[in-house]
This record gives sequence, C-alpha cells and structure tokens, in this order.
Amino acid sequence: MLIKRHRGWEIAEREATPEALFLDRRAVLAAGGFGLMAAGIPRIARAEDADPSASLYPAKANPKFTIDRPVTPEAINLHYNNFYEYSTDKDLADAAQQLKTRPWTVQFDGLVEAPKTVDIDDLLKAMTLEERLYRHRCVEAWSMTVPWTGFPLAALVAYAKPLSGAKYVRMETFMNADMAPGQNQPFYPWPYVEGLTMAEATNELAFMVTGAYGKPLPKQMGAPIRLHTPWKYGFKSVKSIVKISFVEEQPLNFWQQLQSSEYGFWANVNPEVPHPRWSQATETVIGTNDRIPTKLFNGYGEFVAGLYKGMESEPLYM
Ligand SMILES: Nc1nc2c(c(=O)[nH]1)N[C@H]1C(S)=C(S)[C@@H](COP(=O)(O)O)O[C@H]1N2
Ligand SMILES: [Mo]
Repeated sequence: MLIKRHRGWEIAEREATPEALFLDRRAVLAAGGFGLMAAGIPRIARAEDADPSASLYPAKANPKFTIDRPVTPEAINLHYNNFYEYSTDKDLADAAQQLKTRPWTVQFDGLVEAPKTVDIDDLLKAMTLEERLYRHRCVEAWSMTVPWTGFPLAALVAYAKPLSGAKYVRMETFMNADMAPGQNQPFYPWPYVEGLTMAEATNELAFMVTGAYGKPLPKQMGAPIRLHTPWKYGFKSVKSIVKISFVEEQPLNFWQQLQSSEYGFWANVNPEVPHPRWSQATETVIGTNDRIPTKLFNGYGEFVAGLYKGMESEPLYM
C-alpha cells in the first residue's frame, strides 16, 4: 500500500475545474452555472451519462453525526483517492471516469432467506437517504472529513434478510478489466473484497455511501455504492459494490490476501499500534499541512468499543 508518498493534494487551482463535470443541472445553477457556462467549460451533454438518482440529493443531514473538524474541500477530495482498480496514484479521477455506473445491480446471496439481485435505483428508492459527516483515516496515515450521503448498513442487512447462521457480511467490488485497467495487474488478488462481523455491520456507524457533498457519488469515490466504516482504516471501506454475501467464515480481504503480515480483518484505528513499516500515532489532514494526533477507533469509541469486549486476543488493530 503506502510505499512512496505522493503529495497529490497539492493540486493547482486550474486542475480543480473538472468539478463542473460532476454537477447536475440543478447544482450547476445553484453553483452559478451560468458563470461556468459563460467561461466555456463544457458539461457532459450525453443523456446516458446523466445520473438517474440526482434528484435524491441533497438528503437531510443527520445531526447526530456532525464533526469538530473542517470538512475537506470537495476539490481536494476529488483528486486524492485510493482506487487500485484505476491507479496506485492518488489523482486517478480521470482514469476512474471509465467506470460505468448504470446499469448497476447489487446481488445478495449466501445465508439469506432468498437470494436476490436488485437494481441500484430500486435499492435507492427502498432506502431513506441521509447525510452524515464522517472522519476517514487511511492506514497510510492521512485523513479527511467528508459529508457522505447514504443509509445505514443495518437497513441493508434488514433488507437482505440474512439467516441466523450468518456470522459475517462479505462485500465485493465489480470485476471488469475493460473498465478498470488496474484489474489487469495479476499481482493483486482481484476482485477487491472486504468483510465485517454481523455485529459490526449492524452497528449504527456502518454506512452505505451513495453520495458525497450533496450529490451522487463521484466515480473515483466508489460510485454507485460503497461502504464507510469510520472507526476502521480506510481500506475496509470497499468501493463500487456488486455483491453482498452473508457467510459463516471470516472473509479474507484484498489487503490480507496480498500481505497478511501487514493487513488484517479487523483494522480498527489505534494510534498506539504501529503499522510494521510506519507509526500510526498521527495523521496528515489532506489539503492542509496539519499533522494531528490519531485517536483510538478514530474517535468513535463511544459507538464501537463495546463490539470488541473480551476479544483482546484478536489482532484488532491491524
Ligand atoms: N474497490 C476498492 N475499494 C477501496 C479501495 C480500492 O483500491 N479499491 N481503496 C480503499 C482505501 S485504502 C481507502 S483509504 C478508501 C479511499 O476512499 P476515497 O478514495 O473515497 O478517499 O477506499 C477503500 N476502498
Ligand atoms: Mo486507505
């Protein structure tokens, strides 16, 4: 994972303008779209590119999940991502535009009452969207604060109707090298997989993300649906999910398959447990020069510490 440190957030102002391409018509107008158009910046005009879920945003903010840190500017976040399907560099926004997010289905299988496959837009209609401000802490020791839109993973678990024998939720990213050139790299154990225990998945913090900054999720952030577990290192937050399986065995995640001596299943944030190759005591806030102390469970202990009582023999922090 982190081998060399890119300072990809130091983007020039002129490189931030592709933002205009992500705005729907309403947002363009709200953001002073006439100005943008007058400036001659083209919008995506092809009808098949219009996001059919655009009218669901912005969703109502949930006041329980606000934050004591400044929100990371959208223009920074759009060009500082981890999405190995596209690049190991942080500024992969252009490459990620190859991702086709419609049609898109999510398959539910494994230990469920009845396996089913649902269209993303039907799923969005079945869920109640809300906005939450969450901190994100990457295992590479950088962090950001994001206004996500989505719904609790607990609601999706209820929708899937797992059987009582289900112990873990396993989530899988799409597999299609035609729209994700990184998947041609045989060195990596594609497709990207992640997993949570049922208790973690039904904790109120576990969030399925379908939007950011009051709009549908940009492709580089894992459109059309990704996970966010803010008390865990960022690699747990699997992007562009196509399959959700309820299983008895603990899933082996992508990074574990690649390097189990450095990355584990639990991956809870802990400043006192260093990565084998670097300290986790502090984090760089992207878009700033600030280096701030990292908190146990990324500051979310009140929500999740109870999940791990009596599990001290497990490698909870890698
Ligand atoms: N499918 C997939 N999901 C992924 C990754 C990835 O490479 N592929 N990277 C992970 C890592 S390491 C992080 S830090 C976050 C980054 O999310 P962001 O780009 O929205 O900041 O996505 C996670 N989910
Ligand atoms: Mo990460």
